[in-house]
Amino acid sequence: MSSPTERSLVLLKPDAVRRGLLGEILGRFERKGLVVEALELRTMDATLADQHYADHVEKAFYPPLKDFMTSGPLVALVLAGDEVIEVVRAMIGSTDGRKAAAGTIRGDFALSNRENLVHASDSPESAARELALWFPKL
Ligand code: FUP
Repeated sequence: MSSPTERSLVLLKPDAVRRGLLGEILGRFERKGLVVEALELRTMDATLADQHYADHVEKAFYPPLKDFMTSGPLVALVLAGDEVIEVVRAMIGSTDGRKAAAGTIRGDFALSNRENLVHASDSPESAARELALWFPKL
């Protein structure tokens, strides 16, 4: 029996919603061949922000990050596909939009280390944790 298709938790952050980039970003994932298994417009509250960014809550950059992430609606997605976690990380590019490679989502559309348009799970362990947090019924 083949192994089940991998899943990743992806967020199109409040800057993507405000800038009207949802279609552009979602279109890239669709054209790549990834499958949208869940999609929801949500607003992160303070509790969810602290849980989602549990590894970062003590860091100096966390308070402004939390303000940004809770500043308006975002789109929470579950994407599925072969090696989707690694594939999506490559598509979004490195964290700082000013340094992210051209051709990546952050490299093409972001100019910030905070407002960088997309979150995506970075390992099978973080995907399991984040999927349980955002889509507990899935
Ligand atoms: P990434 O996995 O690329 O989203 O990056 P990290 O997990 O390292 O950081 C999570 C989020 O924290 C980033 F998307 C943006 C924010 N961040 C800052 O605001 N300042 C920093 O110096 C580093 C990260």
